[in-house]
Amino acid sequence: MTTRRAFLRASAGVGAGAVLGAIPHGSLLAAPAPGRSRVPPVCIASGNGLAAVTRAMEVVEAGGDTLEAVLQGVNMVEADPRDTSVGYGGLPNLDGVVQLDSSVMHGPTRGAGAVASLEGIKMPSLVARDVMRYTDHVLLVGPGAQRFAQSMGYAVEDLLTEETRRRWVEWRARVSDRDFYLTPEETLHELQGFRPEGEYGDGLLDSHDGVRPQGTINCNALDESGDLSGVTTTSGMAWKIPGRVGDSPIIGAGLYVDNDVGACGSTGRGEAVIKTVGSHAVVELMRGGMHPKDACLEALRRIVRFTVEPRLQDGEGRPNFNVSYYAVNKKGEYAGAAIWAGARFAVSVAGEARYEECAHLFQPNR
Ligand code: SD4
Repeated sequence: MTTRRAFLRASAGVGAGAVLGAIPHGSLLAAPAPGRSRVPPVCIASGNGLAAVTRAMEVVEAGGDTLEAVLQGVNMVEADPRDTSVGYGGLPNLDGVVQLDSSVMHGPTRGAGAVASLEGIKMPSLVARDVMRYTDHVLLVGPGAQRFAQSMGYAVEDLLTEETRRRWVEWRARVSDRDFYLTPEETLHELQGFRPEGEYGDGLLDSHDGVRPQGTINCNALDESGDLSGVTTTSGMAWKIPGRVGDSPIIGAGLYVDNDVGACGSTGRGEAVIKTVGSHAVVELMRGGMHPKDACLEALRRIVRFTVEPRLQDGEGRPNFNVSYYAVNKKGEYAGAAIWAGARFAVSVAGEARYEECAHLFQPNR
């Protein structure tokens, strides 16, 4: 019987490394094919990604690979302890453990890699890239994903910061009034020598308004030869049930890239995105000729139609949560769109990095 390795070795003219997904940087893959027209490069990200799109565009303009570009962009956010829903300093799960989700797609090689429920690794997006690059799998989860990361040389670290531990301890105290944890109000602060410091979060982190440094980050890049890549990385919903996996590491949900069409990623309530295979839906709608803005809005309408549970609706039957999509097509047209007005996204195009307003379905009642 021919083994997979033997088959790969026998594949005429193709090195095993290339078949297994290694990206030769600055290689032929990044070069425009003869006759391919050039397009204006675009890097687009969620509202916490202004620095990320700036960095990503630098890499794209220097001729770098689009995946390398978006990774360098989001790595800054993953490493930043002030962003409490990505990477290091992300808010933990119900047990006080930070579990990270991430996925990547590399358009030119049609590569995809992802990790879910990964503990102790600051930059899960790099591990997702390594799953794509060095394995025959697409998605690794939990302890297996961590063992893979360690085997690739990533250090296992405590991802809680003083701030996120304090918020979790305070949240734990407020979960029930039938346990033995004291809330800050119940504690005899003066006698015990400390004061409560702040509010605990509500666990629904979707403040992609660029003001508060919170939110999953999605970043997608298009280079001048029309090649696309994307990445989504997050610590997911704060206080989630251990093992919960959101949309971010699910190919087709939190991220989708088709090098013939475009790229899309999402932030917000992952459960709604998974059920509607949101990012894939946006790319398919763009394939049918829709502008990224219309495609994002149509995919959001599908979420509205899927949201039938009264607990997830406001008084008017609209979703009581937000989801945002960020999309770019192969021509360089792009958009961000959210269920609710007020969100913005980051974009770097034509030499300028800026925020733009997301299109929306609903305006909150005044
Ligand atoms: C998730 N989509 O895990 C992520 C969370 C998020 O802003 O984007 N929060 O469901």
